Amino acid sequence: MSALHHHRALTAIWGSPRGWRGTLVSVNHSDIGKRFILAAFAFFAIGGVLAMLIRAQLATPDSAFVGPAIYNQLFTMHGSIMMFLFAIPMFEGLALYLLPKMLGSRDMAFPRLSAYGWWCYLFGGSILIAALVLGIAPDGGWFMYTPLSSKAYTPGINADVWLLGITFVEISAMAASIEICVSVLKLRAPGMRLDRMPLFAWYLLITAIMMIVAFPPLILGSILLELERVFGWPFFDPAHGGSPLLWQHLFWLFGHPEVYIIFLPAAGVVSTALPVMARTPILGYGAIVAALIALAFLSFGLWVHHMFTTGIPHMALGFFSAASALVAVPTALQIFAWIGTLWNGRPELKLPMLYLLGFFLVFVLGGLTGVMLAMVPFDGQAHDSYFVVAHLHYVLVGGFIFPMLAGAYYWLPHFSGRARVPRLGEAAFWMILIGFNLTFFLMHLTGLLGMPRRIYSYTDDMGWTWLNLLSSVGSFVMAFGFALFALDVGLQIFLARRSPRNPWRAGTLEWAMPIPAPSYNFASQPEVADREPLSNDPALALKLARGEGYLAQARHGWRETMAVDSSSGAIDHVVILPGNSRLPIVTAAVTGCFFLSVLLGYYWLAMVPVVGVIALGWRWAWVLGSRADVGLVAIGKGRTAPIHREVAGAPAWWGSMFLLVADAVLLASLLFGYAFLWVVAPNWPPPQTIDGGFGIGIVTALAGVAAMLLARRSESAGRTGSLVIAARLAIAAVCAQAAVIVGLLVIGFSSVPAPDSHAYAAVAWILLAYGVLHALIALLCTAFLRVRIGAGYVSVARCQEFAVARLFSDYAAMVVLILLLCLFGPGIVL
Ligand SMILES: [Cu+2]
Repeated sequence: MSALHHHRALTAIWGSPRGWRGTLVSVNHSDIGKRFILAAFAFFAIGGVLAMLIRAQLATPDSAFVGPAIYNQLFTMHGSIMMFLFAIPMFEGLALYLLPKMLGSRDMAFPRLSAYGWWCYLFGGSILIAALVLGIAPDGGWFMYTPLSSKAYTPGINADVWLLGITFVEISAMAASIEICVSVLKLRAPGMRLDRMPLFAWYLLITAIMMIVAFPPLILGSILLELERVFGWPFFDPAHGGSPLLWQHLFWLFGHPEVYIIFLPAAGVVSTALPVMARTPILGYGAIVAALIALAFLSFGLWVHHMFTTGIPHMALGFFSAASALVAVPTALQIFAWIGTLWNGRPELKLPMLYLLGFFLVFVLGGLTGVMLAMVPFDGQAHDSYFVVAHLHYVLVGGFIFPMLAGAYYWLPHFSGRARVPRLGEAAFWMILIGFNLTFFLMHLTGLLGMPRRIYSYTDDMGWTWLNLLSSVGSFVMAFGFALFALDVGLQIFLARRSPRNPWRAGTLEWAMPIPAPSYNFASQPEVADREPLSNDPALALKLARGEGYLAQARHGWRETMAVDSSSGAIDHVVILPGNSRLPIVTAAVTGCFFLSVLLGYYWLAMVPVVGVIALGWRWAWVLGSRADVGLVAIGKGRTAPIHREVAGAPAWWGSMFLLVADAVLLASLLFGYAFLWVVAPNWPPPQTIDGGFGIGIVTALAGVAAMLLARRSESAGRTGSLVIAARLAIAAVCAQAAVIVGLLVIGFSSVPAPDSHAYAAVAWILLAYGVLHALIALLCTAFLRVRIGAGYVSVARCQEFAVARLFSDYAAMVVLILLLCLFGPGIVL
């Protein structure tokens, strides 16, 4: 077959239909990735306009440009948009677009999940922007501190918009993080050992793992606060055994790692583009990976430095202060690796390099003020002043926006297939750099002169007038710079001449394909023997296009890509990915209906979309699979491999594992909250704890363990081909899970005090609800398995669905035991 024929055959399999229908059903990672990036830039522009309004208000003393009510919405939405609708989605978009290309793969592990995440992000972001237009946007600051954000002080819908809208958007972050982990670990080109991965993949992997651990506390906090606002469950109300500080802990357990979650992908861009610009391999690959892992660990031990002024014990202050300063070590290691790389090479001062130098300057300054703020006595003075505003913008703009702009220019030829228009980009760079430093460097001084953050006006006699005016002038210079950047990018995409392939002479695999990239990325997949396959074999792209790699055939309409052993990179199996589908957009729309009904106060109506999501989830899993065994398939180069349905450890299993890790972090955060309230909150011990129900508790625990054992027995029966027995055991497991649900509900309604009476009762009810939910999920998994056995989707070879169902039953059993221990334990001990 000629290369053109082959291209047409692969495009027929991997491409999306033209027009609107194609837009709605596409699950291709390049499409979804580009949309994420485009939408993130649009939200960045909106957030930027809000910043302009803020600076216009603060430019002069006693300004009456906007009133305090609008001003509160402006800064809250500016922060929330930049964090949740720009930075994280921008990273998701970059990861979705680039990761498979850099790993030598054809798509991400769960294409429909990428699409679902995209629609959740778009719909959730739209809810927030709609609220802004309607004047009911969140106004309690981007970290939504209680009690300001509780019903008593924010009676309107504003805080609910934040809690529900952001949680909706976070679905996309969770989806992306799970998908990135599995894709990096499994869907690489054959031969790509872990230590041969491009550094960028390491950065994304570590970031995704951090997201799996960092986002659940925020999601939990949002759920608890929404429950308090709507039903009066007093988690954060000290009069009823709650504590406002619990919110701060949950928020910063997320919020501090969030800073690194934003910084690491950007640092990944630096580590990718910098060596190419310097024409030398990166210095200290292994040391950088070690620094990343150290940074990830450290970042979870620092959250309290945002709370130094809340009355923390002195011991803890010392610990968190030292840990915060310690972060400078792995960060500095990376910076030295970059400087060493520049030293080794012959840097070319092209536009991406300019932005990288801007990054060095701005980010290092931000890091230095960070070490200053890590010192408790200094923080006591500077806390909540403009000094902190200056610090965080130096870190975030320096650590994210400058590298991302470098990345934008670096990969733009890849997106557009076109070369750059000269000059305009340089002018934009200087305007952004000068405007930024004028705006934010002066804020250090404004802060040291005592200006608190978030005030909407000040009087002339405070001595802040000139500094504020200059900051505002600088911000407008910076805004013009960004407008020029947008113009430049537009010109390049629509008007510039065609770019040669691999214009930077880079060594990583994303350049081993035609640009703009075809929907299937690689006409055949490469065999990788080192870190920069393209440097050592400049003809690689041509060879792959001629079909000299793996999976060169287009057969049965399958979207095929190779899966490897996660560490050695040896060929493991062939994954057949699902194709275009309406399911992601429909499921996201139904999910959106849930959030909207809760937001508008139709709590019972919200049950309808919940049932809808369950039904769609069932359908989602149902359409995969096959009723016949396929056996080994040819993969090219005379080799064969099994397909993913017929192996253990397929991507679905890995995805379930990572999902359960996130879920376990959510549970751990809840248990942390329980322990925290018990130890720290006023009004404990509770006036009334669980009353009786011990016997039912024992029966429920036994039912949970029985359900787990039955699911396991069902699996072993299935693996030996006794499908009739496996089906019966699955039914028995379903019944046992149903008994667990009934048992938990009986305990709740007969023995636990009303949830609005005390934080203890509220926590007990949340634990019960968590248990019921997980018993229900395990029940649905086993029921699904039973129906699949009946429909012929399971055989001795095709039995990985058993393994997934078993994971969820195991987890459900663990949950039941933990929650019953938490409910009855204190009664036994005290
Ligand atoms: Cu922090």
